This record gives sequence, C-alpha cells and structure tokens, in this order.
Amino acid sequence: MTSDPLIALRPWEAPEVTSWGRLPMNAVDRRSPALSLDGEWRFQLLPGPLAEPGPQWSSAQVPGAWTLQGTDDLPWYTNAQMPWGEFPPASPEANPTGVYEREVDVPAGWAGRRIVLQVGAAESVLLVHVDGQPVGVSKDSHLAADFDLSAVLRPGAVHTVRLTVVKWSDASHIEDQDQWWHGGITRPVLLYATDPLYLADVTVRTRLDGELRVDCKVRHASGPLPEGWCVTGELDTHLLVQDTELDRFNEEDGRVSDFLGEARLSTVVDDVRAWTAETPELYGLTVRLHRPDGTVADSSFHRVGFREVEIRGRDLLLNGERIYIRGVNRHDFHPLTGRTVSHADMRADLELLKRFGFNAIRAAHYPNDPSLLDLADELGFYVVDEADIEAHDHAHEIADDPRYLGAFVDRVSRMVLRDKNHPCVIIWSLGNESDYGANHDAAAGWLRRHDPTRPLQYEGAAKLDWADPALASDIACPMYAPVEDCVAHALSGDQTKPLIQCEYSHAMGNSNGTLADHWAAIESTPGLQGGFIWEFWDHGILQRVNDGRPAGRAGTGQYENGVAAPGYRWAYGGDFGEVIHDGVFIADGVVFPDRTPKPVMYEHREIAAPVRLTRDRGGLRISNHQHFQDLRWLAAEWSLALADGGTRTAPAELPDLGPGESASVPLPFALPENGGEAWLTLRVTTAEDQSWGPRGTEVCVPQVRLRAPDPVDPVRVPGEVEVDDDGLLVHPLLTSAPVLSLWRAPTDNDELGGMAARWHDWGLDTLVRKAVAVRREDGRVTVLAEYATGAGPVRHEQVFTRVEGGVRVEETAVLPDGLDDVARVGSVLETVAGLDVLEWFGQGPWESYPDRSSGVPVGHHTLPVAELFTPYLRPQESGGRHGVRRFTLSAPDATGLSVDLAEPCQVSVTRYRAEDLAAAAHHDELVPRPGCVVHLDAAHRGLGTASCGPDTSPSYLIAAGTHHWSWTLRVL
Ligand code: IPT
Repeated sequence: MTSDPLIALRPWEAPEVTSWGRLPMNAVDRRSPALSLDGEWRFQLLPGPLAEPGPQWSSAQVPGAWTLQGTDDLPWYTNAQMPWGEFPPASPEANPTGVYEREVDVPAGWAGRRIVLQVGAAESVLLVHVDGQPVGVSKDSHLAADFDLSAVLRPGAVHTVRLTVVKWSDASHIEDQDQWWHGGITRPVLLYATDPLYLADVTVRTRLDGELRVDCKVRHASGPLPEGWCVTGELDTHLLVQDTELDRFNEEDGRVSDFLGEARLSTVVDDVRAWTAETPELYGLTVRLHRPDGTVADSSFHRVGFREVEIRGRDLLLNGERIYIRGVNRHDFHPLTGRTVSHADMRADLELLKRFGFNAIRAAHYPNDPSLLDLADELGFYVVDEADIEAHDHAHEIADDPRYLGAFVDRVSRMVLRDKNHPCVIIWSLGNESDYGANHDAAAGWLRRHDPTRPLQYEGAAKLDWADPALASDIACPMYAPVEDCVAHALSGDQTKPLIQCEYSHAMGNSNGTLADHWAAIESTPGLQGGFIWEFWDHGILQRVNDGRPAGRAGTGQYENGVAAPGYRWAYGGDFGEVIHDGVFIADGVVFPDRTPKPVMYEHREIAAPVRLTRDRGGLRISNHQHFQDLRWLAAEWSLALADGGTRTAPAELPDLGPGESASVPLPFALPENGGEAWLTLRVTTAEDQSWGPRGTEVCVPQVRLRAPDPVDPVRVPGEVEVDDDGLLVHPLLTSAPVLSLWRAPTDNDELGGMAARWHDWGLDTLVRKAVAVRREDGRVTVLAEYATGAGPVRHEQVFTRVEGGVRVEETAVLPDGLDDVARVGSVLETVAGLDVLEWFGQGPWESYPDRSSGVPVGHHTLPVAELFTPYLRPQESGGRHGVRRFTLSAPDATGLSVDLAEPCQVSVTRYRAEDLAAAAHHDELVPRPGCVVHLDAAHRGLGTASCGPDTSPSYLIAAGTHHWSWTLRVL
C-alpha cells in the first residue's frame, strides 16, 4: 500500500476530483519573469499508477507525447468507441503512467515572491510532487494547470519536481474525441513568479462605439488587501480612467473581502477601428498593478479588438452585419509531435486557411493551444471555442451522471476564463457528441452568467429541436445535415436560431462532393449562415515502415507534397497494432498530414471568392462579396482562354466597390471571330503584402463563358481502322485498347456508404469483356461486346472510323435497369511508356469531379502525369479532371497522342489501374505502371460525403439505360 496520499486516493477513477491544489484559471498573461522547464526530463513509463518508479530512468522531451518518443506505448486510434471496456468512471488496470522528473534551480532573485508552476497540458491526469511531497492534481487535458508552490520552493535552492501523468482515467471517458490517444505532457511547462499581491484576472469588454471596460481582480496570497495599491491601464498610448478604485469592498453588497480586490478601468476610443475577420484591427492593452509608492508589482498585456456579437431574430450578427461562417474544424495536430504544435506551425495553419478563403475555426473538440487564439485574433478568424468534453461512447450515462457534474462545469468555465478576452472567440461550445443532460445545463448556466456577451452552442442539445429556445444552444448547429433539410427549416417559418452546421462536408479521402451546392443554398436562403467543414487535418502519423515505429522528431523533412519519403508512410488506425481501432477514419481533412492542400481547398477558395464575376447583358458585372471591406487590397488581371487560340491577358482595374456592392464593366477584349469556345477569367491577387501571404498571392479566379463551342464532326477520310478479330483497336501508342469501364477504386465514401460492396456484388470490379460481333463495312468497324454483371448484361458498342489525322471512336453502353448506380460509364485504355505530360483544355488545373468542380476554371492546363494524381492516404479513385474537351499526352520530344472529346468528359490520366489502387492500403505500396492508364468517362458518379453524412445527391448519380460518348484519337 502506497503512503503517497495522491496515489492512495486513486484520483484517476474519481470524476468528482477535478483538481487539488490547482489555482483558478484566468486570462492574465504570464510571460515574465518565467523560467521555462521545457526540454529533457528524466522519464520512466510504469505499467500503472500504482507501480513504484524504479532506479532506471530514460529521458523524454517536454513538451511531447511519450507515445511518439520511442516507448512501447504507441499511438492508438479510436473514434467513438473507447479503446477498452471499463465503464465510467473506471479505467483499465494496464494504464501507462509516465513519471517525469527534473531538478529545478529556483532563481535566488525570486526571494519573497509567489512562485507558480504551470503545466500547459497533460493527458489525462497530472499528479505533482516537489521533493517527494504531494502538491497538486489536475485533469482537463487541454488546458493549463497552475500550482502555487511558494510554500515548498526556496529561492536559490535546487528542488526536484516530479510530474506523474496517468494516461487512462475517469476523464478519458469525457475526452473520447475522434483522434489518436496519446500520453504525456503536450504543452510547455514553466515556473513563474509574481508579487504576493498579484493580478488574479483581467476581463476585457469592448463595444463597437469604442467603449472599453476592463475589470481587474487582485489577490493577496497571504493576507488581507493592504491600503494604497492601485491598478492602471493603457491602450496603446491612451490612458484608461479608473472607474472604481481597487477596493476590497464588493460594490454590490458592501461585504468585505479580505484577500480579493476589484477595480474597473474604462475609456472610450474615438473613431475606433472595429475588429472583424476581414479587418483584424487590434489595440494593445497593458494593465498594471501598482504598489503604494507607484512601482509596478504586476502587469498583463492583452490584444484588444472592438467588436460585438449578437443574435437578432434568426441571424448571427457581427458588428451588426449578418456574416457567413466559412469554417473548418481544427484539432491540434502534427505528424511528428502529435498534439504538441509549435507557434510557427499554428501560424502556417492559419495562413493557409486564409489563403483558401476560410474565415472561421471550430476548436474541435477542446480548447486549442493558446497561441492559436492569439493568431486568430491577429490574422482574422471567427472562433467557436469548445470545451474539452466528449463522452461519445457513454454519452447518455455521463450527461446526467452527478459524479461528472463538477467536471462539466470545470471544463467549460476554465475555457471561458482563459479565452474570454479574445476578440476572435465569438461563440462558446459546451463540447461535442455527449448527448444532452443536466450536466450541460449546469455548465450553460455558469457560462451565461459569466459571459453574457457571446452566444453558446451545443450540437447535442440543438439536435433535439433546432428551434427550441429552452435548449442549451443559441445556434442551430447540426452536423452533416442534408442541405435540403437546412433549406426546408429556413423556409418553414419555424426557425428561431441561426443555422450554422458545426460539422459538414466530411473530407475523408477523395470527398467533399456538393460543397458548392451547400453554398449556393446558404447564399440564397435567409437563415442559413454557413458551417464548419470536417476537418482541417488528415491525422496521419509519420511511421517508419521497417519497424512500425512513429518517426517522431527524427522524421523531420521526411515528407513532401503530401507524400511520405521512401521508408516512411502515413500511419492510420491499426498501423500501430491496435486491436480495437477505426482505421482510416482518422484521415478526413482538407489537408494532408504535412499540410499540403487537397484539391477541395481550391474549390473552397473559389466558393468563398470575395470578388464575383457574372455576365451582364453585353458586358460584365463585378461584385464585392465581403462583409466589411472594399476591394482596394486586391489587384486583378483579365485572361481570355480560347479553345483554339491559346490564352491572352490584359491588366484589370477593379471598380471601387463597398461590401455587397456591384458594378457593370465593359468586356476587356473584343472577342476574336475564330478560336471557338471562349472563357474570360478575372485573376484576383493581393495588391500588397498581407499577414497571411505576400503581395501577388492568388485570391480567386472567377470566370464567365463568353462563347459556347461550335461542335464540328471530324472529317472522315478513306481507309479502315485497324481492329483485331476480338474487336480491339490496334494502335502503336496503346498497350491496351479502349474497353468499357464501370468501376472506380472505391473512395472512402464509396466504402463506408456501401456502394463499393454493391459494385463488388454486381461484379463491376472484375468485369469480363466478351466480344459478340465485329462488323467491317464501308470503312467502318463496329464492335459489339457484352459484359456480364450481377444485374444483367451490359451491352457496349464501339464504332471506329478513320478521320483526318486519326481514329474516331463512337461508343454506346446500355446498362440494364438493375444497374442503377455505377461508379462510371466510359472507356479505359493504356498507353506506351514515356508519355509523361498532359496538356488539356478543360477545367483545372486542380483535380475535380462532377460534384466538386464548381469554380474550377476552364482553360489550357499542363501538368506532368505524376502530379495529376492526388496521394490520398488510403489509395482510391484519384486524379480526375472534370469538363475536359481535349488533351494531349506527350513525351519530351513532343511525340504522343491527342484526344478530342465530342462532349466535355471526366478524364483521368494516372499510372495506376483502378484495381492497383483498390488493392493498396497505403500510398507507399503503389507501384506506378510504365505507361498511362487513361479513363474517358461519359458519366462519373459524384463523390458525395457518405463516409459521414449525405451520400452523393441524386443529380450526380448515374442512371441505368443508354450512354453515348465519342472521341477522336490522333498521333501528334
Ligand atoms: C463527428 C464528430 O464530432 C467528429 O469528431 C468526427 O468523428 C466526425 O463525426 C467524423 O469524422 S460525430 C459522428 C457520429 C457524426
């Protein structure tokens, strides 16, 4: 039996114990004087919290997860299910427990001061000892814990600090988020000193009229509040007025408080520059606590933004404007360091999001690293700040379990106390996926009283009834609601709350179909204001292939453009030998694990375009789609792409337009008579350096069609096309003749939505072609083939004729009625090796699919074949280009082939057959074929979002019946 009371109490299975010896959370900025305790600590990993540490130590990096630092306890991925079977509040006996220890040399200059230890984050229970003496306990894995160690630390002396971190606990049951389980101390550790009389909290409130109010709390650590102390404040160079003196009397009821003083400062800023995500104007506020002689005992710096959030009717207003929330859900993530993320990395996340038109972040599903909010203030993002509560697996039991009541209120209140001064935070969230119970209402009650300036949301409450005002959610914030349901609600007359989806458009693998349809509905339906895409990251952890270990920090530089270097791969669930896991569901972000944007990011950028272009009778109309800014920060250039005439550009002048305004402008070019189909693009870039990108960064490329194509049939010439006795085209540049294709390597949506299984049952993945007839007449070769499927035979006819410069192929496929939802209808062929560059006229350059193609501009594009392929973590259908009219595939010596499509088609050119992709579990298993695999699809099923959310909408499905397509193949 241990004599250590911290261990004896078994706080890891006591949800009532949220902390012991921990200081209240506050918003005071504690940067100096401080001693960083980051770096190497002595470390040992015990099999459970009751095990005694031995004499053998290794070392571990702080901050950092031990699961990524060479221990035998590896990352473990589960989504909703807990990784073990114990019911709340119990945890398993095998419970990795990390003991971190180091000496701390307390500065002699800190004599007489109050000394505090801050542990930035520890998963999931933190026990603190100094020189063997127990001093504190904390839970709440994503917020800091501060402990006043003045009584046990002597300045000038060396002490031993031990931080014991127990991985599994009662708290794990409410930290059951969809992410990797790790263990460790994941944010910085420091020791700081204050005067015994110190600023205990600072609360900043602003109004749009320039009013600033600062409420300061002052505490005395060891006695009553003496006379003569005061608080002052300065906003940039502007002095604040002291409205109430620092007083130990509580103003409202006149009671005396011995140790707590309160003071209010205020000012009114003339011509205040308002904070918005578009115009993140910040002021610097310094609050100082003075001793009676005027010297400064404590100070705190805050960046202040003047803005107001309000719900009026069913609209969420920022500074009186109904804004759109173009959001994404973001976890703290890094492929080498897990939840330990550097300031530079967080800045890079946000700069990237800015460049792709996002203006909002949901901190899913816990308060993100504090730096993230500083950066969101600075770069301009609206944040939904979410408490660290997800009881997913046992949600129903826990939501009403009084043993967890304290934890709910603790977690919500600590988030608010930390983050309340950030202008970026416009909405509080009570957590995620935890059903709805009395514990939520208790937390909501605390929150509403403490911060009446912001709305709160909670999906678990809102889902019971999007409109019921009694539920703990001021926002109707569903997840993955079909867009039709959102529109119907907005039109029903029953809507009472803004509708902003907390999660939508699940970005797993090749996904995000119908994002543009969502936004078309949002922008045309009052009551709809946007949502947060699920999610930012593919959480692939860089793993060494030879020994299956996480690469950790040693893996720096071992990846590029979304792909892990040879010898490494992106690990997902199950790759670390987890028995219970949820596989590749952890890879569902709009960026790869190294932050390389997936193609959907480009479509999002166009959907969010601040400048729009439309046809306006004979001319054009340009409009400003921002909420708060004019267009002066933007520059632009026209470009005209002619199908048969290349591209020409001309400088563009953006009209002087306020938010929401539009103006007619003349056509910048006289349209040449020849050249065929014509598209005009306004390429919009930043006119000056921005905090998130240099001058010249592309912002959007809105486009209009000026002239439709004039279809001309190729001219037949005498001669016959070479077709073998089996009806297959013989061609010097093809290693495999065009045959029918109805299948694609299932996307994650196809797999989880059940389509892949149906296609397999129908036999579409192993179609066998049977030539039925080969007719040669009049220089024309007609081939009839049949493909047996589980839903009846598919008939496929190809007619080959010789035309100027090549071969024309006219194709017809007839799908039996039962085959009502296939992946594609088109031809697949393979080329000789060496044709490595694709030039095409069509949509691009980004990968696009029928339901993920809006705003992807039509033009002349060129890319190496290798770059057409998107390296989704689990290989699947990839690399498609929508709306392709023609292309050439060529070798460096300009030899090769060209294909003209009678109608725009979905085309893909890769080095992989669909079955190659379907057979691989990780990208590194793929072996490129020497030649190209080319798909020409008359129809291609939309991508949808069926891995979590609505399947492909019916308008993007492929009907049974007859499909025609034709194309002309030429040699260059
Ligand atoms: C929803 C979760 O909130 C999120 O964490 C993630 O798991 C997402 O789904 C899917 O990737 S919950 C789901 C049951 C709708």
